[in-house]
Amino acid sequence: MTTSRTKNISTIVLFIIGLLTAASAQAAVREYWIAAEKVTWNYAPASKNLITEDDGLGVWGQTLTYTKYRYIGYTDKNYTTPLPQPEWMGILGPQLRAAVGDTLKIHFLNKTDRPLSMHPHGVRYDKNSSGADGGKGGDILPGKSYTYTWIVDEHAGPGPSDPSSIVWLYHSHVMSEEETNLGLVGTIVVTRQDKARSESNPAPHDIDYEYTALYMIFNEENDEESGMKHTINGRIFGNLPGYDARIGDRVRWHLIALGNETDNHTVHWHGQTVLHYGRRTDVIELMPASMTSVDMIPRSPGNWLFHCHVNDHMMAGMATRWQVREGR
Ligand SMILES: [Cu+2]
Repeated sequence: MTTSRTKNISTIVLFIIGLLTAASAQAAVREYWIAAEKVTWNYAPASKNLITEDDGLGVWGQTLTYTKYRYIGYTDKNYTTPLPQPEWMGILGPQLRAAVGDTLKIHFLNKTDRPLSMHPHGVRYDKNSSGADGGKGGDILPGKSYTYTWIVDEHAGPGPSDPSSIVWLYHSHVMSEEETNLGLVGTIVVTRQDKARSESNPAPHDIDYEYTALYMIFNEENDEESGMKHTINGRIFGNLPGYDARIGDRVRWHLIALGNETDNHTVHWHGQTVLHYGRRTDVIELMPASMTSVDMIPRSPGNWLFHCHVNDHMMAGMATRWQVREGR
């Protein structure tokens, strides 16, 4: 009798511990330290057209280096050790990751000479954490810092038809159109709660690699064509290395765009197809501030083109290559 009662009690205790563990796994607070910094940016570090070398860089190669502003991630509050960032991310700010149920604490330090902010899409925030439009975090002066709290609730996560992770933009929003053109752009990737790899790694466990591509024309010279840099992640004419996969891998592409009425892009992969909400295609349409995620299982090895299919944009170098190697 006593034994069975003890057993029952310990079952109940274990059940409660289980519940508490599950609850804590569902509510991670993820902290990031991000500084806005003035940098020198080169749109084509190789100083040549790496897609078709003989064609050169055209008028877009007259000047390749400009002052840009970027979001740079750091490991902690000292802002001394930058977060490692793969080459293919180019000009993008650090990728923020969360699973549904988490909270993002974003410590922002403005190391530049103009007021800036961080305004997120998709996540839940109050006015002071919106990074825009008069809230406390909407206008961080040079040298000042601010902490944004962004709640990754159910409405920030993948919907019923979405893949297991989806992408949101964040960008500066004091003078939004100027600041995105300066380079102050990054992404947040949110994973469905039951698809996160672990509490410390919220990347989706049903995917091998996630890549992000920002299709955007940066306007460097007051609309002069030579200053219209038609970029993928801030690089032109194949100067964005690092997209790399193997046959049979499960690859997810997070695609985003920003800019103007000329930023209507048609993202095209050679050699492979993607699934986009049940539709099979190899071209995805993007408009300014579009955010969409597509899945691919590479089937054909090679060093393939990845480019915008709009004729003018192709001519201006909105292309890179990506490598598909033989299977694992
Ligand atoms: Cu385009």
